[in-house]
Amino acid sequence: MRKRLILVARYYSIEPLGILYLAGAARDLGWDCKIVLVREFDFEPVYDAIRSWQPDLVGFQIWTGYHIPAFAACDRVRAMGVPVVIGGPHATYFDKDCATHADWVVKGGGFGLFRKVLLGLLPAGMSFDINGREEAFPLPDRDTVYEAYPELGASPIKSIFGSVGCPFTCTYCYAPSFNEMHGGFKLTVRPVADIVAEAKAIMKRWPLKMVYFQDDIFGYDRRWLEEFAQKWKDEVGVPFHCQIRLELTRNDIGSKRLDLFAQAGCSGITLAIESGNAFLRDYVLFRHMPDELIVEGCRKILDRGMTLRTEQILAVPFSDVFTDLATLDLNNRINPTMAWTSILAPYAGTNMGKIASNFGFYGGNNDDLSETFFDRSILRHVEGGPLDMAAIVQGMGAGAKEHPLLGLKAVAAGGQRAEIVASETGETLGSIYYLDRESNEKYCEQTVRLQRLFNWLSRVPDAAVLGRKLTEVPTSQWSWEEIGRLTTLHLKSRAPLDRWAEELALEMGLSSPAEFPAAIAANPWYFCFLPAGGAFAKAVLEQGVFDPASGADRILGRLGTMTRRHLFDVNLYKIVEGSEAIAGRSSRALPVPSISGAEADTGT
Ligand code: B12
Ligand code: SF4
Repeated sequence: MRKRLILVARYYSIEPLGILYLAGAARDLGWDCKIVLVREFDFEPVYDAIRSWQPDLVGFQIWTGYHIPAFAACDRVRAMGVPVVIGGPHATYFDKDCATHADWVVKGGGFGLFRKVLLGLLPAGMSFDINGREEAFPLPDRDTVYEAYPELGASPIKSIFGSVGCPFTCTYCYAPSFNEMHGGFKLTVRPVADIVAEAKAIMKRWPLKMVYFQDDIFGYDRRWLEEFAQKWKDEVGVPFHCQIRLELTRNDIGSKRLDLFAQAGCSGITLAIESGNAFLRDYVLFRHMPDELIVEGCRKILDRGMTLRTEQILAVPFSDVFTDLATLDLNNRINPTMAWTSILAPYAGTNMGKIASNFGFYGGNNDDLSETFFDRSILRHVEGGPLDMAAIVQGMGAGAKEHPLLGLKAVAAGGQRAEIVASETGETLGSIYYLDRESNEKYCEQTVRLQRLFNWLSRVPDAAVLGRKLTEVPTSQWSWEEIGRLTTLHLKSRAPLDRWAEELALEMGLSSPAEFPAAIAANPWYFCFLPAGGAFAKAVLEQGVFDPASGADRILGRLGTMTRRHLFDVNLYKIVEGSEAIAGRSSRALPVPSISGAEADTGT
């Protein structure tokens, strides 16, 4: 009888990539495989499948932030008499944590080791293969996933991998640890022929309007890109979206790379800006790129007719509301297709985890992290954002690329003050001041507001000025109506509001703005900055987003999510047709009047 395997991963709107390829490896070895994707930490479907299907092995893919409930599920599966193998990022970076919950733990690249488990050749315990990242990808088993989860199969967008590896050192990311455990950076590219075959196999059975390449940095290898550009266009011809670093757009060579992207059929690019504050980028995030590179790189992409999604992180160590507003301002100047924003999670084992804990910003062990990108900051923040720390590193004469923050720590000095001490010599170099509890809560709330509104705000003229006013609204007055009132005041002299209201009413099928439902009348301008704004306003109303029982936080949470999805479909991926945003039509915004000193102060 054929052996049976259940692979378990977290449900996400994107197909579980690692699992697709692992299921392909199992299929190639003659195993039958079922895939169970867990929603909202409900592992019952896993236990049900075990009871009804009696597998020989259960494999869990575990990510940090989902590890606690996943471990409990592993324990239960083993108690049901079925052996467990754990792999995925949490096994790669926290293999010891996983060891007591599994028979086998596969650290790092796992195709070869996974095959050995299936063949009964891998001893129990933790295994790591230093050459694991260079293993060829098997052809994935998409059918098993898409048949079990038809909505993933029906999606017009499918994700594929072109390469694995990244040479950069962003503090919040595991790529540097991945490189370190493998003895340095190496890019593993998949043969172009395999990728073309994978796309063709998808097209045979499933809809495919666009491919999303999930590589950390797509097209890093220029020779590979040249071959890919030709073959993809000739043999697949489906538009694709990919992720790159801004450095790859630099100089003539960068321009040529972008030309190759466009020639291959790249319809859009995602890249990270992360912060509009140079100190945070350089010293805290280890992203050594000046504003000019960011603006110029984004311009080159937009000029080639590709859509652009920027990514940013709010509430990082040494940030404050002004650095976050500077990030908004930078996006406002770039005017990307979409400005995707998250709130920092300080992962242990990354340099960011080290900075957060050494400076007393985070004392947890990541058990309190959720698995989303958008939760309220769990850090303790400092007064004055980067100012005190910038003065300290300036005093040290340390360049950003020396990463001085890694050699420093904070020692509590009473009250909100902490001394900054060189870890090696013990020398005191200056002081920082933590926010008191109330001010910290206020800043965390401000970043949540900005995160929820970022995609919209980044389109509003002088966004940082309005952003500042919105972040200053007292909690007790924070409401959708107040956002509308401040937005109206802000736009009054900057935009032809009467015309916009008429156009929005028309798009909503109403005879005049007087017929707007109350929630739309409170802030029609929100919808004027979005493509297909009228249709979107109607969808939001239909979903009950403005239910009177919902508070502002819930309204903005749901509205932010719907806005993000709407922008993905209509603007970034263009898989849904929609009219241009009202604010973008003919006479865009009216000429911007000069801003008063107080208004212009974004405190960067
Ligand atoms: C694509 C991707 C996503 C996609 C996921 C799409 C999907 N449904 O799969 C999206 C955009 C949704 C995403 C979201 C997030 N991501 Co992400 N993501 C990645 C990325 C770029 C590639 C992962 C991948 O599919 N690789 C290709 C496959 C083939 O490799 P793999 O999954 O690692 O699997 C290999 C091994 O791990 C092993 N393996 C994996 N599973 C199993 C299971 C078994 C049983 C065995 C034996 C082996 C095994 O074998 C595979 C072959 O070598 C990685 C970075 C990277 N380059 O790896 C980050 C990464 C995995 N993401 C990360 C993070 C932090 C997140 C978020 C938590 C971010 C956040 N703060 O909210 C969210 C979580 C969302 C969620 N799951 O709820 C971290 C994970 C860190 C950690 N310790 O868990 C990574 C490593 C990024 C980084 N460098 O820091 N992500
Ligand atoms: S560029 Fe992306 S993958 Fe590379 S280190 Fe930075 S965040 Fe990680």
